[in-house]
Amino acid sequence: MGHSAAVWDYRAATEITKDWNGIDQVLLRTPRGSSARVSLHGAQVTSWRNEHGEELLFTSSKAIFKAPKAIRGGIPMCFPQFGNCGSLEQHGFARNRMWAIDENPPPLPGNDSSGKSFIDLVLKSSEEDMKCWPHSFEFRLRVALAADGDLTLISRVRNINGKPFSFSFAYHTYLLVSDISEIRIEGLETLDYLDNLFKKERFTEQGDAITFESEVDRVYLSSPNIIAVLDHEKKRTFVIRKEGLPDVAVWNPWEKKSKSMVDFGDEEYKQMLCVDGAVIEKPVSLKPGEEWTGRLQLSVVPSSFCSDRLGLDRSGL
Ligand code: TA6
Repeated sequence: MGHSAAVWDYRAATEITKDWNGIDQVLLRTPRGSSARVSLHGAQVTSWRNEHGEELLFTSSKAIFKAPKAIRGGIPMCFPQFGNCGSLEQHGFARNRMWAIDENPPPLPGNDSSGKSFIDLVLKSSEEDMKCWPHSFEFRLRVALAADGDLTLISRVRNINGKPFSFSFAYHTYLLVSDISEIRIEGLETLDYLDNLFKKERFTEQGDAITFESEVDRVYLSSPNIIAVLDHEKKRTFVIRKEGLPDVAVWNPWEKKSKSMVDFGDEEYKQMLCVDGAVIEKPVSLKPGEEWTGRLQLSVVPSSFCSDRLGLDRSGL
């Protein structure tokens, strides 16, 4: 029986179950049938489906859940670093920790979650983590699913009156695509990027869109707040809207790197693309009591929405 939005009980639409490893996960649903699933392990979004039940995020068929490592796919939270430097694990520890449901989060200014199914999760600095990252923080994440199926992630990191600290961050978003050779990204033209395949050397994007013929592992800098990922074969476009996330990490491992990853199928590079709203080049610095907010909204629209109609700033400035 269909539900009209007027009578839809959004709280009831938020269901807590256990995954195959006995770890709590939260299922968000909408009246029209969209859904999203968030694991309390790493506050990782592990599924986002449209109203037809089609999965929109990639998860490797070889994903291994071996705590504390994150499973490969969905949207891992990369904090307090993106990349592999210093004593921290790759992409930081937040995605490898158990989070808690935040029953009474501080109000989220400027965010309207009415009419959405949502959950609030929280990770606080632990004694263990203080050994490798000696900063007192609270990281709150709201995952919200709107009636039209849009997925919104709002991260807030607060310095809980410790010493000032800096961090980098990324929503490590594994998009599910039909075939990587059919994909183009619009909105990153003319930008500078750091190329991880060339020791993070800085280049300028020359193309009028990003297409894929080999491994790509780049961080585009000072990007517009709307990016489009067009899937020609599926005739649909992922629209990524962001605030507080100046950079965009783009990654496809291609064939050789795919074969080197034990938790990734040899051919799976064809069906995925990471396009991560991030803060990488200029880490966020927080004084005691200060808070940073990073918002990401993911939508899927028919590709008939040409990029101009999405309001993409083609100048890339
Ligand atoms: O996307 C940037 C990157 O650092 C790539 O170099 C690759 O390592 C990717 O992240 C995968 O990271 P993960 O920790 O999810 O295996």
